[in-house]
Amino acid sequence: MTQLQCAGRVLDLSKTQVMGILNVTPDSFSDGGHLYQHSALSIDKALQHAQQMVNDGATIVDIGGESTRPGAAEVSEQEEMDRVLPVLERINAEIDVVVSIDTSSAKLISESAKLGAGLINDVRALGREAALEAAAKTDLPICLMHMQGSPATMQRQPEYADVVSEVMDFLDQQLSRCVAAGIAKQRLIVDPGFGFGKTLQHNLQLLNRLDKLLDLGVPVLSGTSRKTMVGQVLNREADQRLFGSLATVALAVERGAKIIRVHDVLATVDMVRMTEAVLKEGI
Ligand code: 7PM
Repeated sequence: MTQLQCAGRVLDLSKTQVMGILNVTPDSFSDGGHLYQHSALSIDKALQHAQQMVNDGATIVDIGGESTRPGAAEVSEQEEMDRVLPVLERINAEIDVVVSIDTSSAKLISESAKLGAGLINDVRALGREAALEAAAKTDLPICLMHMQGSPATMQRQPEYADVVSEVMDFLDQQLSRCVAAGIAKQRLIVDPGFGFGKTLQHNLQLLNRLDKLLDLGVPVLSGTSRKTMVGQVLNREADQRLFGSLATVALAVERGAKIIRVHDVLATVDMVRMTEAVLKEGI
């Protein structure tokens, strides 16, 4: 039975856990200004959103301060810290939940750990300068995600000979690199990175064969919520992709994913519970 130790809180991965997405990028809930400053109001709004997701059954809240949208500009490390850290502090003080920090920045990894973050979620798999060392110095679980290329260019022309084995090989190498740096394998989680340098067919194949990733010997996280792959199949805009997203959740759970990263927590928690009941033939 796998348990993740997340800074004093425990995640029981014998059951699927739902991670709620909390964006603190300006395009997500501010005026889109350049030098982002939180107002007391924007922190309150983030806190309320986190509380709602926890009430709906999320056991992890993932705070992201850098837009990794395809083609997005990079934000400065300081700006990302200014967006994320005040929200982390408030949530940790007021809500009993594991706070995950979606970052690739060594500085933010270290500062978040000091302020009580419970998990580090890095779409660059600790590939940035000093991120590996910073993560190793914390005792937090780390999610390593696969991406081909960088957010600015990744959707230009994704190519693989065999997407499943290439994603597997990459994640396996990153696991070894982390273990060599002193991060216990029991702290590591992997994620195929749906939509990060992948065509629709790559994404569908990765989901259908997600169970292959279990061979890596660590828990698998799946993030398909409202993504383009759902939009492409159903011809729906981002705000109309819930039902399609839920289908991907049922399949990810059936294939053995243990953490599901989503925007729509309430609907997803029902979907996960029902899927698990069928798989276990009981409740
Ligand atoms: C705009 C486009 C904003 C895309 C945000 C996104 C994942 C992640 C993201 C994922 C893990 C989104 C993405 N996706 N972290 N961060 N796995 N571990 O759709 O799939 O949320 S950002």
